[in-house]
Amino acid sequence: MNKAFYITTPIYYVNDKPHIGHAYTTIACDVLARFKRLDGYDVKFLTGTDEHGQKVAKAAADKGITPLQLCDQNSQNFRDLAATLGISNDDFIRTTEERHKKACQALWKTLEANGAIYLDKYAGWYAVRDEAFYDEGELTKGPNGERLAPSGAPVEWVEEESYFFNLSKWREKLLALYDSTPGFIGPKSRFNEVYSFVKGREGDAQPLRDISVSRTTFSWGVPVPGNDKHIMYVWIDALTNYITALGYPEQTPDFAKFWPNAMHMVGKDIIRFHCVYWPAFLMAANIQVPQRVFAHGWWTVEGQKMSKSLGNAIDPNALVEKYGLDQLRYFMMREIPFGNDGDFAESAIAGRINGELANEFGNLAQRFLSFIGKNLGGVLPEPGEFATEDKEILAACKKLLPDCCAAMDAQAFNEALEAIWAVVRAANGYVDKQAPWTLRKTDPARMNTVLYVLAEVTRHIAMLMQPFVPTSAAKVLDQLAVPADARDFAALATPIKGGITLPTPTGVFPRYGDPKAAKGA
Ligand code: ME8
Repeated sequence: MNKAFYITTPIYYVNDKPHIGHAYTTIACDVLARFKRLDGYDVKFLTGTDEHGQKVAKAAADKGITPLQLCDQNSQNFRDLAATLGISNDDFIRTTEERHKKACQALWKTLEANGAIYLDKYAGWYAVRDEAFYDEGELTKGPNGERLAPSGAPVEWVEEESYFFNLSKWREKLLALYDSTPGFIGPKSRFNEVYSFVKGREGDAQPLRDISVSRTTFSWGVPVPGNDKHIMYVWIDALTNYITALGYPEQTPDFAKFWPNAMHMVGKDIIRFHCVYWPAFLMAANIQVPQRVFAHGWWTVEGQKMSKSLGNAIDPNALVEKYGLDQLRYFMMREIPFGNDGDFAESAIAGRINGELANEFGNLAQRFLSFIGKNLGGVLPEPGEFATEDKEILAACKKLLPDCCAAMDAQAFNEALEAIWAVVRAANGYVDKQAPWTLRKTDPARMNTVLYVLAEVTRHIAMLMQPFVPTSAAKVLDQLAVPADARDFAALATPIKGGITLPTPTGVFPRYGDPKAAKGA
């Protein structure tokens, strides 16, 4: 049986249009999903939209439409974006679906039956923008002395009957989970942040407080079973999506196969929900916790926070149109170490497209493939005996797969790309030094070996680039006549065949800003 891997994006709120922050998480998950599939895993990749809650209800009211109308429109925007970004998701969940309501109510009933939920009264601060409750001590002061959530969102005082989840009782179990499974939260800085939040400060009377999990002042949500005056808190509803999609509450084969291998990718803004609340809900319902949650950093735009009021949120559709899809995917995965914050500057994307994709990788393939086309009738030569330099660069290729696997398992996308790029650069150095155009006159046998080595090196690079730049990598592999059924990572072990005829090469990575170049692949 193949190894299994379950990867999820956050489900995005439908009150807003998709922007590059959403695109970033979804692309990262897609790169990982594609990598794992090529590496022989059975993958299930889930994305979708979070459609309940006060924020969505307010946005619909502001527009004068019903919440469901707003959800239908905006959920479609996220679905369309996934298509535009070439996302290979296996399912797209909407929390307004019947399967989800059923899963939420089943989870609730289990929590209630296990004594983890009780009815009381809530009095405290709530930020609709974050859909989160805050303690007085967490709040900051705004410019006019008004109270603000730590995220900067306005807060309102809420006092109502509410169900509570007994989070305080799970503190020791959560700490034991973090202690026994340090890989549960990545990167390390986020692990530490969550750990100290749960541990609390020395002398705290109650470091982790029970949380309110239902609301009565609006109705846009999943009703609490047996008391439909209450609707479930949007986060208990939202988090449940990850098991809804596996068929919960049914014990489906998908659940048995994928849930023990689940990984949630999220932004750093929602780490508390995923690393504290979610494992506590699951433990309280006697459900296994996911294997890992990775929280990536935050993009700013030209140095500024993206916000509705600044109107500077970048539409990923426009970026794909302008730079090309593979170019955008490559840039996002390459530009900043995954986990760190980064700035989206248009000058940086153009630099990566021209400097790395066009000049380094594109040229490498172009140079020797057009040489073979022009001088050898397009036939890839058979190699002679390998010289030391050949063996060195081929050995570097062999190391790429294990190096990339290690980097990808740590979600260090930029490190995988750096490892690939070290070989791209070494290969360009190899072409310059071996100079096949000179060997053509002086030593044609040696020229054949050099061209063969270049084809084998380029095959390795293109194979490992497939998850990042699927369309362009496929074009390079087409030009090397690599059959469609020999493109998974297991096929790396079988060297390319000499003597095959290659198709006529064409440029794969256009330069950005070159008026003659076709728009990006
Ligand atoms: O939080 N930089 O949905 P959401 C990087 N519905 N990533 C960003 C970003 C930025 N500037 N802005 C947004 C929710 N993101 C909940 C999730 S999950 C059970 C429920 C990404 O629409 C990042 O992944 O506000 C962040 O966590 C997510 O979008 C928040 O999306």
